Amino acid sequence: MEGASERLAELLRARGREWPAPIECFEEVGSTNEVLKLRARDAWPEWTVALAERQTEGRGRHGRAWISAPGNLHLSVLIRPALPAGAASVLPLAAGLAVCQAVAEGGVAAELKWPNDVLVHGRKLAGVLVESASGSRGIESAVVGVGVNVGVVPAELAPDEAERITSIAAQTGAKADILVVAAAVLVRLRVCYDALAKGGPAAVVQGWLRHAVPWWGRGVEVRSEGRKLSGIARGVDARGALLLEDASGFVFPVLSGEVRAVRLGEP
Ligand code: BT5
Repeated sequence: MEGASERLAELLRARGREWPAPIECFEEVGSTNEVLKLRARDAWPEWTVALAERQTEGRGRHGRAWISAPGNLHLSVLIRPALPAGAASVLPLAAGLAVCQAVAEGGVAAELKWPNDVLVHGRKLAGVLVESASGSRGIESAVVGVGVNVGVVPAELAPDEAERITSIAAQTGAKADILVVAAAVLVRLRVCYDALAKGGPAAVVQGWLRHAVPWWGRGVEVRSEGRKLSGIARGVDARGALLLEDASGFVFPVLSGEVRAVRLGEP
């Protein structure tokens, strides 16, 4: 990735963003999130960026793997959240929204699936992993990791997974430039983050809802912390929690989990 850092900085400059922190581009790392967690401990500045062509240990949430093929974007950003109380839990939504807006620039109409998936026609295009480190004063740093299938649908997927995944190139039929996508994601992420810092979570949640998979009022099943919950999806609250209505009409927040649409009453 020779010259990639300079080119990305130049693309950001052309969009009116003089990037305020180092941008590191690697050919191969374990995980760009891991690189930035080390940088956070070494007091690197906010908005430090790590990007890699390949990850050998790319990861998703709850110990799941993120398959990281050359040709795709693997990007992490370090932030030190100066956010109002409660706003940090909306960071994954803000990052998903930024990715959705960024790929729209290249003509891809994506939808957001709670909490962190970016889908096109139900197929996963991108995922977000936010990892925070807390100290006595709350969250001290957060690493926002973004994986976007830009050029390829990774080959080493299980057969049933391959049809649930897509890439920008598969959607547009044209070659996409990883660094152009990276610049768009970074610019959009800063805008979403500023909105979060200044206006609190409401603006980000509203923006997120505008692009969300439209299953409000429909039956969903959520697997959350070993439990299976089902009910009617009613929306997302100001903390980014999914609001679920149970059979008695009681609406309660679910903070994390995996959701799928179901017909209520299904076994
Ligand atoms: C995510 O987790 O979707 C978060 C992915 C974040 C990846 C970025 S890459 C840069 C940074 N460095 C890292 O190490 N990670 C971040 P989750 O919701 O848990 O989804 C994981 C699931 O997505 C897997 O179990 C697979 O089913 C599926 N998956 C794996 N690789 C994929 C890919 N390349 N494209 C689409 N789906 C994938």
